[in-house]
Amino acid sequence: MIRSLFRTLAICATLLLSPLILTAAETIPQLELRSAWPNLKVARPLCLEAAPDASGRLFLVEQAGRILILPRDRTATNTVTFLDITARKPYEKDEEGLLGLAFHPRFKENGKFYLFYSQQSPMRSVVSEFTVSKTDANKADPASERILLTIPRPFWNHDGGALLFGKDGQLYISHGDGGERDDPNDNAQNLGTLLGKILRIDVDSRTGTLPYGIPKDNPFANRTGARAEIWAYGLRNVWRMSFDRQTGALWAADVGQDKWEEINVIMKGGNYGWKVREGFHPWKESAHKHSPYIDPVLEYAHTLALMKETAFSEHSPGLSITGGYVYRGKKLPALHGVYLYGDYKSGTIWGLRYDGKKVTANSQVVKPNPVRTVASFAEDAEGEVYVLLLSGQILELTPPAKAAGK
Ligand SMILES: [Ca+2]
Repeated sequence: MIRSLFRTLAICATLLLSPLILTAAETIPQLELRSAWPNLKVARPLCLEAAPDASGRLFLVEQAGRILILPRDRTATNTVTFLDITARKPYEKDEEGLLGLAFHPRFKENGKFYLFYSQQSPMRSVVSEFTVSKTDANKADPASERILLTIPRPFWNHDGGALLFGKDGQLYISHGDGGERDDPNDNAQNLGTLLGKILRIDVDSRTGTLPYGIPKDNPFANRTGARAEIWAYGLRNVWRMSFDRQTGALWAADVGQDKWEEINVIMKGGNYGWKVREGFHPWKESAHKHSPYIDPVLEYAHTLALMKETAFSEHSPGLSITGGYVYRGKKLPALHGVYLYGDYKSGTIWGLRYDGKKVTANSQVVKPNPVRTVASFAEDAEGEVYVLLLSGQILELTPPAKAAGK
């Protein structure tokens, strides 16, 4: 009896103290979403990038092949078309399209930027350099294209398509495993192909006859039989990766096949397991033996029932992960250092804190909503984060209306 009373008191004390023990650094705030440009009409937005030229311009990528400069006036209705490659039909279906945009770190001086887009006949992914028009800073010169990489795609899905410059000035590229199910060509574990990889190239130099340079410190630069462009491998279909602008950590969300969606922090030369592993679990045999495999930072269950919207519940985790950003903005101090991620199908947005070894907090930031098609996240020059819905909305995170009204 007394023991049970003590236990009850101990539990009460723990519950009372827990808000004090849980410091502000460990909590993750609950937020809401609101339209950032309520009067704009855009179609299937996939990226929003700030030009690194102090111009304050934000460039929106539409899957079909347009890049739009968004108006400074948040109530405006008009955009400026920076580039339009829709005539090349990068978007035939589903996961194809104009998928990535990255500005050269010295864009202000050289006007160079990079695109990742899909092409047909033969099916391939293209990474190209373009330059801004010499006469109009708000127009790209479509004739300036310099193709850097052409990656043949065996199937229509798993294109990947993230393009990012690191603080090291190198261009990082994600490409999916080539598609279908169970990586039938065993690409992700095969160091001889660029499929199922994160690549790293130097756009400012040339190696041999290549239209780009191989950074000397790439992990497989000198390995016979391996592609020298590879930075990390064993990835199924990284759908969005980002650098933490404060720490330089490279975060990549890898979309699961049947059971597990996962988040990885990418290390040089790392093998992230696919198709031998999915999340923390064994998956299929591979002809290639390159263990050890690096486990993800976090996984969540892939809920096949969500294929039908009627099966949705507030507790359904999701069906397809969309990687976001570590929040380093100023407007939401409680979110500082939180890695934001979402699910395309459940519309949930979560945040996690990671100390470099383990996840110290992970919770919902925005409640699920199955009509919210979280296609991508974005970050502006100030580090404020946006959520792009495939349905054509650009959203921003705000404190809950009740709290904001206090
Ligand atoms: Ca993995």
